[in-house]
Amino acid sequence: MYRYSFLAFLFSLLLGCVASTSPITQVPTDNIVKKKWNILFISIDDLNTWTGHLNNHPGVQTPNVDRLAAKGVSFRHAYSPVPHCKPTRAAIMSGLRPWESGNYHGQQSGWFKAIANAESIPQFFSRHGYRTMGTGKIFHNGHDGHLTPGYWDEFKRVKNLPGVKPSYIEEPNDRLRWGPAGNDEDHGDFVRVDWAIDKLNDNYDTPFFLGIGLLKPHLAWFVPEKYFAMHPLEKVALPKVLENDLDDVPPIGKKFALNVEDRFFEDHRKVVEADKWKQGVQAYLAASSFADAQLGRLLDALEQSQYSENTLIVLWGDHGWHLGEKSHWRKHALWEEATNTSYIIYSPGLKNNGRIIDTPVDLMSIYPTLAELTGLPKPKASGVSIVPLLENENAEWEHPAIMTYHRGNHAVRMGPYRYIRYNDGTEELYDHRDDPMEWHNVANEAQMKKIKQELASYLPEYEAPSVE
Ligand SMILES: [Ca+2]
Ligand SMILES: [Ca+2]
Repeated sequence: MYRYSFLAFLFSLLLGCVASTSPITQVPTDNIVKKKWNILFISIDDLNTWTGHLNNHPGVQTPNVDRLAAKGVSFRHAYSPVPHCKPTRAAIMSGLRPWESGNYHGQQSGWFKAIANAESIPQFFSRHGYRTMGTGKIFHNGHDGHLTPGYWDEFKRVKNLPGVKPSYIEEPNDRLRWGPAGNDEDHGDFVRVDWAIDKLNDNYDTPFFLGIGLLKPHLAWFVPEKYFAMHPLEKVALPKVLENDLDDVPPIGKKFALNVEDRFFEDHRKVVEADKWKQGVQAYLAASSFADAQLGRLLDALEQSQYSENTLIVLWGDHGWHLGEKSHWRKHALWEEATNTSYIIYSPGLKNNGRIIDTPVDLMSIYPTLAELTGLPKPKASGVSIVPLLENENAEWEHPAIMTYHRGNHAVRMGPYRYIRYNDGTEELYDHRDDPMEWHNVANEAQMKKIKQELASYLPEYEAPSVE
């Protein structure tokens, strides 16, 4: 790398074209090859960072996510732009931040209209000569956008649980449901992967963009018994929690945690009262292992196909998941557990694979990164390409990860910090160097003022009205 840059420097001297006004900010490297790779685009609904290789929770079994991480580059601190399915997917796929589109939470029926004028990821690759094929939850379940001309050349719709009933159902709170159900092949994700495997066994005269959106581990956690058996109850560990953790959280944060005025009201109290906390964790682990097994079938098929050497793979979860931390379940909050998600990139043009990168990034980076790795022009998208980090994980990085939930509430993750500012001006600040679970809000400590100001400077001045 250094030799290359030194030679490049000498060469530029010989040509007499050293521009004194533009210092070299990026060292060119030969670590990466950019060309029109095929793209396997895998989204896993509600997968947090409880994966084997990240080692965030004991007993997790995700051998195929780990195998992809060993082949590619995994981001330990990757964040969703919004901690809810629809708005986070709207942002990731359109390149528009919530404050640009007005998509701030999951109850906005006009969400798709709000991004319809942006060129989405599949439209971009279609315009650049790719064949676009998709199945499952990529934008959002069954949305017409899937079939709008210019998005997908082919889109396969599959029912989620075709004709199989769980052998029992546990439901400590509204839609917080789980139980063993059927065999792998009875499940929508299995059928979706089958379809994708067929696509990998076909011939194409252009590069392809193949999108697969797996629906597990989203609720309901109905997956075959064998995945529950992989996580015997006596071995299931509960997440680490601090009693009265919410005491130093401002009212809006507490409201998010307790789902006040919502049918999910006080999930955690109800789970604990029903004595189902361990069972709930077991079911989430089971649903994650099920999704992982389907991912494994897909990776096997790619490896055995004619496209094994020239296909880029990106895997992303759409947000994180609380399982009792801060007395909270599900997403719908601005803390680490609700926003931190899986993000792995493998590119055939990238060397030094198997790395885990610690720098915080957000998933708005997917769009510009895919464009750069395939040698295409920069898309009109708000995110920043993380190719410099893929090339060199120690690269200087001045781009924070930003998360938004309901208009006016944001979190910034940069360096060791998470800064949260709610729409009434109340704040939280956590330092992950000594507080990885975000137990101790230090926003009110005088010496933190400058850090808060710096982190707040990344927040938007204008926020689009919320679409309804
Ligand atoms: Ca989701
Ligand atoms: Ca606390």
